[in-house]
Amino acid sequence: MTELSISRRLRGTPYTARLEAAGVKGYTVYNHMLLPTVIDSVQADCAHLKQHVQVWDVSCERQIEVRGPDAEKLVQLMTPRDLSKAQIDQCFYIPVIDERGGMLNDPVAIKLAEDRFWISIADSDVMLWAKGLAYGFRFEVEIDEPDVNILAIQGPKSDELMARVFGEQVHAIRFFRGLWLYFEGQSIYVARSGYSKQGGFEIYLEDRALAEPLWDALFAAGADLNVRQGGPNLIERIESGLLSYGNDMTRENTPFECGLGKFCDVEASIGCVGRDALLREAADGPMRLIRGIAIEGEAVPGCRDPWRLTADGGENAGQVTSAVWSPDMQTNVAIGMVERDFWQIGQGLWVETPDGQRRATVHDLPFTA
Ligand code: THG
Repeated sequence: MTELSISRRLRGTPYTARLEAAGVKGYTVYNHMLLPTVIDSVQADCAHLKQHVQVWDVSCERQIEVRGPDAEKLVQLMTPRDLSKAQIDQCFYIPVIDERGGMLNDPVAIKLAEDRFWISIADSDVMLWAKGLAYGFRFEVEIDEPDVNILAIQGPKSDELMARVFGEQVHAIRFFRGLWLYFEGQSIYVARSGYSKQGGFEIYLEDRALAEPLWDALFAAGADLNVRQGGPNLIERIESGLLSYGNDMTRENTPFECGLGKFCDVEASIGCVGRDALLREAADGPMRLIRGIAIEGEAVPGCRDPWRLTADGGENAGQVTSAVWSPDMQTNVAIGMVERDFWQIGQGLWVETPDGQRRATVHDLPFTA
């Protein structure tokens, strides 16, 4: 395959040298930064993730820091999720939408102090939107992208590995909560979160000088746990129903279409950009919905341009945007947007893959409920 040209714009991370020494096989580009996606093979990485523990370089989950007297006002303007009861060190999965209700990003927001937030972004330039809003509204805030480089620890042995490096307090961290823990004398924010459903933590490392020491400490402590490097895994994330911004949803989709209605408090979110559009949509319900799709036959090729979904009568039924063979489910699993008339679980459809038409069935997300 053709190679990507490396330059300053395609940012490396403080862990890149370690990854390459260990033999990473594939990257994608996310927030203008390298994100490892294949270590051994997507299938082998998935099987290992479900059994053991992995260390993921997810530095590309960049933090947009918003601080100042109007910080909370600005973050609340950006999302229909009600943040008024947010506690300090709590994480929130928030849809960020534009004035039409279109998805701009689906980050994790962390309230670090009454006047300080991190927005842990998916792949779009949220900082520019935030700066534009702050300028337009004359908010008293500062916005930048601090050099935070997250390591995610994922898999069933995550608690064990984290306790060995950070102490027994890690067990007390609840899902989407965080604690400040010490490593080499420095306080680091650690949350129980991450882009898999195998359990785990995210370590928000601020001091780049500690990147390799932290990496090395995790691998030394986890040798008998069969710790390996990993990364967001296509099979695991589709089975688990974790959405990928830019792939499964874009600015063309509303949070309701993305199944993120449970993270929208439209009534409470007065002043949120796009609120009127969401109120209109809440009345009639969405026109399409994100769904799991099981695709029959042998392993499908990778999905780049969306694959058309059609019904038996040839009607447009939507599109598939992520697809892969699942060894555990012994079928192809996929995520797609399905039009209203066809989104019932169990609905039979046709999908146009690059290899030809296949039979497909609408499935609930996650696949593994
Ligand atoms: N962690 C952090 N930042 C991130 C991601 C992450 N930024 C980019 C990307 N991932 C953002 N997208 C998601 C998507 C799903 C979840 C988190 C970030 C997620 N969802 C759970 C779910 O859907 O079941 C839980 C949501 C909830 O209950 O609040 O975890 O992974 N730091």
